[in-house]
Amino acid sequence: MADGAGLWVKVRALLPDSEEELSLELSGEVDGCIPPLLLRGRSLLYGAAPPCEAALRRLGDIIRDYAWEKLNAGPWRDVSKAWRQVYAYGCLFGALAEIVALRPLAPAVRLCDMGLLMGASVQDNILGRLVRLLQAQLPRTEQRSAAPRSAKRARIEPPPAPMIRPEDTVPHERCPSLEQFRDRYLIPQKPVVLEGVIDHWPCMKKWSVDYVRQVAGCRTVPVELGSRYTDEEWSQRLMTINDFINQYIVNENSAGYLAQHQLFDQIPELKEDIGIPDYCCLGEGEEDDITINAWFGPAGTVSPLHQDPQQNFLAQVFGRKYIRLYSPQDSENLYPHESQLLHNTSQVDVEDPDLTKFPNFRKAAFQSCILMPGQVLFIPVKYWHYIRSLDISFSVSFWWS
Ligand SMILES: O=C(O)CCC(=O)C(=O)O
Repeated sequence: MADGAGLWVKVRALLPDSEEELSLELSGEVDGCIPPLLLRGRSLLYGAAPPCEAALRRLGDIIRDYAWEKLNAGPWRDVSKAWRQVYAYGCLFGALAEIVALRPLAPAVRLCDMGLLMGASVQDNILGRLVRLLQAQLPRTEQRSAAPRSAKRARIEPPPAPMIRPEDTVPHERCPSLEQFRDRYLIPQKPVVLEGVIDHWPCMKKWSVDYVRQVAGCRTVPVELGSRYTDEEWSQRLMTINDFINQYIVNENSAGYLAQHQLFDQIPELKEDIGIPDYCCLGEGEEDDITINAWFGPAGTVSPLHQDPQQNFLAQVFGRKYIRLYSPQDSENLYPHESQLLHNTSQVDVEDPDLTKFPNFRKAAFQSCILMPGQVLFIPVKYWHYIRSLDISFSVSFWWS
């Protein structure tokens, strides 16, 4: 671990040698007041060493506040990359101010994460490189701030794993060749549980709740709160992985799910432990177009019955999941929500259906499985899937086309 001055030297080495090389280039137009603020931040970094903490912090605050308004002015898809880059610079200046002030590093790590989540990459992913450096400086206790299990709350056992009739079981295949997978499952669009295809991924030996805490406990991520995303009281919150584990996994205070498509970009140490299933090469898209999602949560977490517009490999790393699949041909028996936002989600509670309200649901044929660690479920495009975790569980899904 570096001392304060030593840390600043390491941090400074992440920045280009000369002021001109920190180009501050943005990918589009922003308000005229912004470029002078960015230039002021740059000259602080390349002036006195170490730079004036108060000035850098104030500048970071102003830039972030200004950009935040722009990020929240309308739908996320309409936010320009340039404003996200400005926000990232605001986070960078704020994080650097924390480091110069020799304060505990957690706020600097949080600022880097905010920039990684809400901002866009600047200066060759400086925020990603900075947070990696900071994490390496954190004392182990700070990374692993584990909460004792609360004595007051009785643990509510989630319902047991349902029995699956052999005729309803999703077929299982051990390491089919690319051609076999293509001909038997991809072309006819039939689900299958694949075995033996991820046994060699390092995550299979390394990952556990403690390992996630150790590698990423201090990192801030968005967490879904509420039993299922169709509930009124469902919401999202930013919190550290340590807090998520303490509140929702160790103590199970209420339902929380770390369901995230940015996790592996934000925390490359986790991405290094997984691969991409070889069968994805049968798709037409590039490898970079594959969306990799993390699903980490306690037993009892439910993803309501829904469909997605891409092929999916759902790989189970630890814990078990009960899964039901319905063909897209059965869509009208599944009563999709009428609203545009939820039209890919069924109104039916699969394990406790209201058959008076949704009588045709009983006509819908389904397949099910209990996905075990090391298994990968192929979910064809638009296939309806309902998922309930039977244990504390971590899965990784790959959406590909
Ligand atoms: O595992 C889950 O809870 C949901 C997974 C899912 O819906 C997906 O990968 O598309």
